[in-house]
Amino acid sequence: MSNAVTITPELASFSKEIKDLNLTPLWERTVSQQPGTPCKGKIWSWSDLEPKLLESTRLIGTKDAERRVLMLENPVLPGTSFSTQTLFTGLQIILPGEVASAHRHTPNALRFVVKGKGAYTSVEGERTMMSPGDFIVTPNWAWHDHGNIGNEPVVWMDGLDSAFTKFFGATFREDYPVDVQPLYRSEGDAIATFGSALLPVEYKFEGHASPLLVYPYARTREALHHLQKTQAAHPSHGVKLRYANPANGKYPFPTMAAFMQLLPKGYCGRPYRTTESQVFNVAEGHGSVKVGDETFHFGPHDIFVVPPWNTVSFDVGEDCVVFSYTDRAAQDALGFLREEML
Ligand code: GTQ
Ligand code: FE2
Repeated sequence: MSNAVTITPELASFSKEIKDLNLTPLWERTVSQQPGTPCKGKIWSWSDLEPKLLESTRLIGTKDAERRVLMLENPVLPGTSFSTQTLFTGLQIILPGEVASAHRHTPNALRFVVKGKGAYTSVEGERTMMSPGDFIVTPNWAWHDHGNIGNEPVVWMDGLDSAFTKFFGATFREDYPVDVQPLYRSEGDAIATFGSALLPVEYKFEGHASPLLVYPYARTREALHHLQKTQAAHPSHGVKLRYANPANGKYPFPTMAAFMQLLPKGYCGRPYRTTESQVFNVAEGHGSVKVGDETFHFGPHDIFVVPPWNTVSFDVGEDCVVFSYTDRAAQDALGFLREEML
C-alpha cells in the first residue's frame, strides 16, 4: 500500500514542528512495502579471484592478517563486509606452514572448501582435515584455529552470520591465550558420533549449531548422483539436498541453511524466487544462471550472489554440482520466509 495523503499546509507545518522532537508522521513515509533489497546479483569468477588470493599471500602473512580473507561485498554495500544485507562471504587462503590463530566470536561461521589439500581447522578441541567440497561448521562461541600442514595453498569460502550479530549489537570476540588450541578430542570423533544417522544413547542437543563438524564432499556427491538416477529433478532446483543438523533435523545454524544441488546435463530450470539471500559456490561443471535480468556464465569455484526476491533460473549443458548457503534458517524461525516458482 502506498500512501496518497494530501499534505495540507497545516500537515506540513505540523511535520516540521515535531521534527525537533524526533518524531515523524508515518503517513509521509516513502519506504518500500515490497520484498527485496537494493542489493545486486553478482558473480565473482575464479579467474579473477585466484590470482588476487595468491597475490595477497605475497603481501601479508597470517600473523599480521590473522585471517587472510578477501571479503566479497555486494556492489551496493561497499565498506560493510557483506555480500547481501544478511550474509558475509569471504575467501580465505592459507599457505603451507601457516597458522591462523585461535579465537572465538558470537557470529557462526561455515566453510566450504574450494581448492587444495593439507589444511585443517580445529573447533572446540577437535581437528578436521579439509578437502575440496567439504562443508564445515564453526558454531557461535566455539574456539577455532586453522593451519596448513600440507605442501600447497588451500582456499575455502567463509560464510558468516555477522550481519545478525551486528544488527543486534551483539558482536563479541575473544582471542585464545595461545595461537593453537590444545586438542582434547580425536580427529574423526564428530563424524563417528553424529555422521551416520546415529546419536549417543544419552545425547541431548543443547547447543545452537550442528554438532557434526564436517559434512564430507564424497558422501554428499555420492548421494546426489544416486538420487539423480532414481528420481525426477525438481523443476527449479534440480536434485537438491539440505545439510541437516543430525541432532534435530533442522538447519546447521540458527541463522543459516546450506545446500548442495546437482543440475544434470541439459537441465533447464524454471524461474524461482525466495526472500532468502543466497550465496552459491560452484563445485563442479559449467553452466549459466539468470539472476533478475542478468545472465551469469559460471564454472568451477565461481561465486554468485542472489539477493532476496531476485528471480533465479539455471541452464546447464553438463552435470553441475553447486553449493549454497542462505539465511533461510533465520527467516523460517521468524516466519518471514516466502518463496515461489514462476
Ligand atoms: O576463519 O575464523 O572470513 O573469524 C571472517 C572472520 C574468517 C575465521 C572470516 C573469521 C574467520
Ligand atoms: Fe573466526
